[in-house]
Amino acid sequence: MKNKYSALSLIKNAFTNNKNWKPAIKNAEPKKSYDAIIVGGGGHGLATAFYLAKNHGIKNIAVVEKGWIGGGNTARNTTIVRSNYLWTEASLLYEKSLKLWEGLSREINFNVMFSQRGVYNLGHTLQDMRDIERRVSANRLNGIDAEVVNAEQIKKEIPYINTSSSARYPILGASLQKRAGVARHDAVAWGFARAASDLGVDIIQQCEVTDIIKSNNQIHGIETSKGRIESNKVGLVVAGHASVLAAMANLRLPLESHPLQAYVSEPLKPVLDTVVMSNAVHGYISQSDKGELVIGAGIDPYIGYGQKGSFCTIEHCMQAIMELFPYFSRVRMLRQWGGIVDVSPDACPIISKTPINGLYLNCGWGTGGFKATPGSGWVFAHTLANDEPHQLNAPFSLERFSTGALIDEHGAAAVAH
Ligand code: FAD
Ligand code: PYC
Repeated sequence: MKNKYSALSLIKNAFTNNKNWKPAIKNAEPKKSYDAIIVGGGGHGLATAFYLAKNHGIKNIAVVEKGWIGGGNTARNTTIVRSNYLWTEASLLYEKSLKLWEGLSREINFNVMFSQRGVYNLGHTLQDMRDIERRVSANRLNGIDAEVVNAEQIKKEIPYINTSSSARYPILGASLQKRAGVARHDAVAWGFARAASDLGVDIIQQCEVTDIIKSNNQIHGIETSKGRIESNKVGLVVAGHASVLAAMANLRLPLESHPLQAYVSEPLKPVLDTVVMSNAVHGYISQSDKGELVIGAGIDPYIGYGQKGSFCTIEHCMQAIMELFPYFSRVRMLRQWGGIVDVSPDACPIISKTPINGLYLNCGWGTGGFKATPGSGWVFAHTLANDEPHQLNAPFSLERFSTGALIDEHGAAAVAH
């Protein structure tokens, strides 16, 4: 099949001053009704629409986004992708996603720059090391690559890290997942959007959902800033705004929305070719392909919807990074921003039907949903298409908060929690 996105077409467009360049994504206006509506044009919503169309043949779909695609957490995150969670339920879900990442650029014909450069989760105390050993063993039992490394091995691979035993929180070792890494976050949104749009999905931007229409416990559609749109299947995939949207259907979710910040430095020559995370000091760091250090912290401690963050978190995170990498002390920071993350009581997502027929939830990813983007879309599409969860997301139901079948991933959710 002829690839309409070939290198030749790029060269042709360059010489014609982009005169014949067609938008990659059709900017749709809402139709009266759809077979399914996805609210939220982040990575998870767009991936859901793509897999609904590709795997389940449902093509009359709208993705409704109040801003622009990828403008939420999808393009605000620090792009760490890994599957080294503790419990079988979570690690299998994230591993499904990691496997999809490994073929994603090809599957959606868009380079998402997935770089499997490895992720180190540092241990600074004997208890950290026991937890690391337990998690690595659990991962291996589930067929997930994971190893325990000591301080000497870390120093050999990451020469600028401070492994001195006189550090305030000395590094004793780490878990290492070599297949883990980073990806280009905005490319993930654009890639899924283009692939979904090519399959006939309507992507409707600048369209805010203001109400959810239901009667007799059945969903009938949504009210939006562009008018009413009908459908008897609506998936809410709005991250930090999940509680706000669910409240429109009179559902109260066990979620708290917190700001989570990220920081980027001036560009440097390549100095760090892997990802380093530390729960104990509350900081993590990698280096982007542009050379910038990409740094993140724990959540800001208060609840809020402002996409910014507080100075005390900036200070705390910079101290953490200085402890790990004193070498970076003279690097200048360039930018800071925040996203709103939807934190659940067990640090696990909700990917679920709801008590209302035709209303589905995909939320609660908190600080760790980017890595799950393809897997989340894949299982959520299955759930919407079949009105039943896939076995991979069945444990992540809304009911677990009343039955008590929680899946505690606070440890593996890592630094940000
Ligand atoms: P979003 O991308 O936020 O998409 C939701 C969309 O819904 C938004 O575009 C929003 O505009 C839209 N919306 C909201 N309300 C309405 C409405 N009323 N009508 C229509 N549309 C609406 N995860 C990792 O795995 N690794 C990381 O390294 C990582 N780092 C992070 C760092 C930071 C600073 C932040 C903020 C998050 C980080 N995360 C990370 C978490 C990750 O970014 C999220 O879990 C994930 O991107 C959520 O994707 P999403 O598509 O569900 O949400
Ligand atoms: O889930 O790996 C993660 C993560 C890193 C930074 C924020 N979340």
